[in-house]
Amino acid sequence: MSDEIVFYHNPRSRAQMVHWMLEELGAPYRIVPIDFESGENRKPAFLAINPMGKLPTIVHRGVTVTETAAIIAYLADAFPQAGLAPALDDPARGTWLRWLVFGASCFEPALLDTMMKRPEIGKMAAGWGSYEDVLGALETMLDPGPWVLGDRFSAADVYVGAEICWATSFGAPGITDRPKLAAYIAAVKARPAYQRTVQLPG
Ligand SMILES: N[C@@H](CCC(=O)N[C@@H](CS)C(=O)NCC(=O)O)C(=O)O
Repeated sequence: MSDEIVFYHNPRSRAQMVHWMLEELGAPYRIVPIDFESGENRKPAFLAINPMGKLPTIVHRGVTVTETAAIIAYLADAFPQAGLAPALDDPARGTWLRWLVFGASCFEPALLDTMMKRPEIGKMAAGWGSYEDVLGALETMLDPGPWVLGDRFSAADVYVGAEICWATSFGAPGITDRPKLAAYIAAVKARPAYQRTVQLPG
Protein backbone atom coordinates (compact mmCIF):
# COMPACT_ATOMS: atom_id res chain seq x y z
CA MET A 1 0.00 0.00 0.00
CA SER A 2 1.26 3.49 -0.88
CA ASP A 3 2.55 5.60 2.02
CA GLU A 4 1.43 8.79 0.30
CA ILE A 5 -0.85 11.02 2.37
CA VAL A 6 -3.79 12.49 0.48
CA PHE A 7 -4.26 15.95 1.94
CA TYR A 8 -7.51 17.87 1.33
CA HIS A 9 -6.48 21.47 1.59
CA ASN A 10 -7.56 25.06 1.36
CA PRO A 11 -5.03 27.72 2.41
CA ARG A 12 -7.80 29.74 4.09
CA SER A 13 -8.37 27.14 6.77
CA ARG A 14 -6.86 25.16 9.62
CA ALA A 15 -5.45 22.91 6.90
CA GLN A 16 -2.43 25.24 7.03
CA MET A 17 -1.56 23.70 10.41
CA VAL A 18 -1.47 20.23 8.88
CA HIS A 19 0.47 21.55 5.91
CA TRP A 20 3.13 22.81 8.31
CA MET A 21 3.18 19.40 10.04
CA LEU A 22 3.60 17.60 6.71
CA GLU A 23 6.58 19.79 5.86
CA GLU A 24 8.14 19.23 9.31
CA LEU A 25 7.75 15.48 8.75
CA GLY A 26 9.16 15.38 5.27
CA ALA A 27 6.52 12.73 4.50
CA PRO A 28 5.18 12.10 0.98
CA TYR A 29 1.87 13.90 0.43
CA ARG A 30 -0.41 14.96 -2.38
CA ILE A 31 -2.55 18.08 -2.07
CA VAL A 32 -6.17 17.92 -3.22
CA PRO A 33 -7.40 21.53 -3.30
CA ILE A 34 -10.94 22.04 -2.00
CA ASP A 35 -12.76 25.16 -3.11
CA PHE A 36 -14.95 26.73 -0.41
CA GLU A 37 -16.41 29.37 -2.76
CA SER A 38 -18.12 26.77 -4.96
CA GLY A 39 -19.11 24.74 -1.88
CA GLU A 40 -16.97 21.77 -2.95
CA ASN A 41 -16.65 20.72 0.70
CA ARG A 42 -20.44 20.39 0.98
CA LYS A 43 -20.85 18.25 -2.14
CA PRO A 44 -21.47 14.49 -1.92
CA ALA A 45 -17.99 13.51 -3.14
CA PHE A 46 -16.29 15.28 -0.23
CA LEU A 47 -19.01 14.53 2.34
CA ALA A 48 -18.42 10.84 1.62
CA ILE A 49 -14.88 11.36 2.96
CA ASN A 50 -15.69 13.76 5.81
CA PRO A 51 -19.40 14.03 6.65
CA MET A 52 -18.68 17.31 8.49
CA GLY A 53 -17.61 18.96 5.23
CA LYS A 54 -14.54 20.33 7.03
CA LEU A 55 -10.85 20.79 6.38
CA PRO A 56 -8.29 19.62 7.15
CA THR A 57 -8.92 16.01 6.18
CA ILE A 58 -6.36 13.40 5.24
CA VAL A 59 -6.50 9.86 3.90
CA HIS A 60 -3.51 7.65 4.68
CA ARG A 61 -3.16 3.91 4.13
CA GLY A 62 -6.85 3.80 3.24
CA VAL A 63 -8.01 5.47 6.47
CA THR A 64 -9.59 8.93 6.81
CA VAL A 65 -8.41 11.13 9.65
CA THR A 66 -10.11 14.43 10.53
CA GLU A 67 -9.75 17.00 13.35
CA THR A 68 -6.55 19.00 13.23
CA ALA A 69 -5.15 17.82 16.57
CA ALA A 70 -5.88 14.17 15.74
CA ILE A 71 -4.30 14.47 12.29
CA ILE A 72 -1.15 16.04 13.70
CA ALA A 73 -0.83 13.42 16.47
CA TYR A 74 -1.57 10.62 13.99
CA LEU A 75 1.09 11.82 11.55
CA ALA A 76 3.70 12.16 14.30
CA ASP A 77 3.08 8.53 15.26
CA ALA A 78 2.85 7.25 11.69
CA PHE A 79 6.24 8.77 10.81
CA PRO A 80 8.29 8.23 14.01
CA GLN A 81 11.56 8.83 12.18
CA ALA A 82 10.76 12.57 12.24
CA GLY A 83 11.00 12.49 16.06
CA LEU A 84 7.91 14.66 16.62
CA ALA A 85 6.16 12.29 19.07
CA PRO A 86 7.59 10.82 22.28
CA ALA A 87 7.46 7.00 22.24
CA LEU A 88 4.58 5.26 24.06
CA ASP A 89 6.83 4.38 27.01
CA ASP A 90 8.41 7.85 27.25
CA PRO A 91 6.97 9.83 30.22
CA ALA A 92 7.08 12.95 27.99
CA ARG A 93 4.22 11.33 26.05
CA GLY A 94 1.81 12.47 28.77
CA THR A 95 2.88 16.09 28.52
CA TRP A 96 2.74 15.91 24.73
CA LEU A 97 -0.79 14.50 24.60
CA ARG A 98 -1.99 16.79 27.34
CA TRP A 99 -1.20 20.00 25.47
CA LEU A 100 -2.26 18.72 22.06
CA VAL A 101 -5.69 17.95 23.49
CA PHE A 102 -5.72 21.16 25.53
CA GLY A 103 -5.33 23.13 22.29
CA ALA A 104 -8.49 21.61 20.85
CA SER A 105 -10.60 21.20 23.95
CA CYS A 106 -9.70 24.31 25.95
CA PHE A 107 -7.85 26.96 23.92
CA GLU A 108 -10.10 26.84 20.88
CA PRO A 109 -13.50 27.10 22.61
CA ALA A 110 -12.19 29.73 25.04
CA LEU A 111 -10.85 31.73 22.10
CA LEU A 112 -14.19 31.52 20.29
CA ASP A 113 -16.00 32.69 23.45
CA THR A 114 -13.80 35.75 23.55
CA MET A 115 -13.65 36.58 19.86
CA MET A 116 -17.37 36.01 19.21
CA LYS A 117 -18.37 37.63 22.53
CA ARG A 118 -20.35 34.53 23.40
CA PRO A 119 -22.18 34.73 26.72
CA GLU A 120 -20.10 33.16 29.48
CA ILE A 121 -21.45 29.88 30.77
CA GLY A 122 -19.46 29.86 33.99
CA LYS A 123 -16.07 28.40 34.81
CA MET A 124 -17.33 25.28 36.47
CA ALA A 125 -19.63 24.24 33.63
CA ALA A 126 -17.26 25.16 30.80
CA GLY A 127 -14.61 22.46 30.31
CA TRP A 128 -12.21 25.20 29.27
CA GLY A 129 -12.76 27.28 32.40
CA SER A 130 -12.18 30.80 31.13
CA TYR A 131 -10.06 32.51 28.49
CA GLU A 132 -7.84 34.05 31.19
CA ASP A 133 -7.29 30.66 32.85
CA VAL A 134 -6.44 29.08 29.49
CA LEU A 135 -3.82 31.74 28.72
CA GLY A 136 -2.34 31.29 32.19
CA ALA A 137 -2.14 27.53 31.63
CA LEU A 138 -0.42 28.05 28.28
CA GLU A 139 2.23 30.09 30.07
CA THR A 140 2.89 27.16 32.41
CA MET A 141 3.09 24.88 29.35
CA LEU A 142 6.15 26.92 28.35
CA ASP A 143 7.93 26.49 31.65
CA PRO A 144 10.82 25.91 31.09
CA GLY A 145 10.30 26.20 27.30
CA PRO A 146 11.16 27.18 24.69
CA TRP A 147 8.91 24.33 23.43
CA VAL A 148 6.16 22.26 25.02
CA LEU A 149 8.73 19.52 25.77
CA GLY A 150 11.49 21.91 26.83
CA ASP A 151 14.37 21.81 24.37
CA ARG A 152 12.61 19.30 22.15
CA PHE A 153 10.38 20.58 19.33
CA SER A 154 7.40 18.24 18.75
CA ALA A 155 4.02 17.89 17.07
CA ALA A 156 2.43 19.51 20.13
CA ASP A 157 4.20 22.73 19.12
CA VAL A 158 2.91 22.42 15.60
CA TYR A 159 -0.69 22.34 16.78
CA VAL A 160 -0.62 24.64 19.80
CA GLY A 161 1.92 26.97 18.21
CA ALA A 162 -0.10 27.27 15.00
CA GLU A 163 -3.28 27.90 17.00
CA ILE A 164 -1.67 30.66 19.05
CA CYS A 165 -0.29 32.36 15.92
CA TRP A 166 -3.67 31.97 14.23
CA ALA A 167 -5.40 33.55 17.24
CA THR A 168 -3.11 36.58 17.26
CA SER A 169 -3.52 37.05 13.50
CA PHE A 170 -7.10 38.09 14.11
CA GLY A 171 -6.36 40.13 17.20
CA ALA A 172 -7.03 37.74 20.10
CA PRO A 173 -6.38 39.73 23.29
CA GLY A 174 -3.93 39.03 26.10
CA ILE A 175 -1.46 36.88 24.16
CA THR A 176 1.32 39.04 22.74
CA ASP A 177 1.63 41.00 25.98
CA ARG A 178 2.65 37.82 27.84
CA PRO A 179 6.42 37.53 27.29
CA LYS A 180 6.51 33.72 27.24
CA LEU A 181 3.74 33.52 24.65
CA ALA A 182 5.33 36.31 22.58
CA ALA A 183 8.68 34.47 22.57
CA TYR A 184 6.88 31.24 21.59
CA ILE A 185 5.18 32.95 18.64
CA ALA A 186 8.55 34.28 17.45
CA ALA A 187 10.10 30.80 17.72
CA VAL A 188 7.22 29.21 15.80
CA LYS A 189 7.35 31.83 13.05
CA ALA A 190 11.11 31.33 12.66
CA ARG A 191 10.70 27.69 11.58
CA PRO A 192 11.36 27.33 7.87
CA ALA A 193 8.56 24.77 7.41
CA TYR A 194 6.08 27.18 9.04
CA GLN A 195 7.21 29.98 6.75
CA ARG A 196 6.76 27.75 3.70
CA THR A 197 3.20 26.79 4.53
CA VAL A 198 1.33 29.20 6.80
CA GLN A 199 0.02 32.50 5.48
CA LEU A 200 -2.02 34.46 7.97
CA PRO A 201 -3.65 37.85 7.60
CA GLY A 202 -2.04 40.65 9.62
N1 LIG B 1 -12.82 20.51 14.48
C1 LIG B 1 -12.19 20.75 13.21
C2 LIG B 1 -12.64 22.10 12.69
C3 LIG B 1 -12.37 22.22 11.21
C4 LIG B 1 -12.99 23.47 10.63
O1 LIG B 1 -13.89 24.10 11.21
N2 LIG B 1 -12.53 23.80 9.42
C5 LIG B 1 -13.07 24.93 8.72
C6 LIG B 1 -11.94 25.78 8.13
S1 LIG B 1 -10.82 26.38 9.36
C7 LIG B 1 -13.89 24.48 7.53
O2 LIG B 1 -13.57 23.47 6.91
N3 LIG B 1 -14.91 25.25 7.18
C8 LIG B 1 -15.68 25.03 6.00
C9 LIG B 1 -17.12 24.81 6.29
O3 LIG B 1 -17.48 24.49 7.42
O4 LIG B 1 -17.89 24.96 5.36
C10 LIG B 1 -10.67 20.70 13.34
O5 LIG B 1 -10.15 20.94 14.44
O6 LIG B 1 -9.99 20.39 12.36
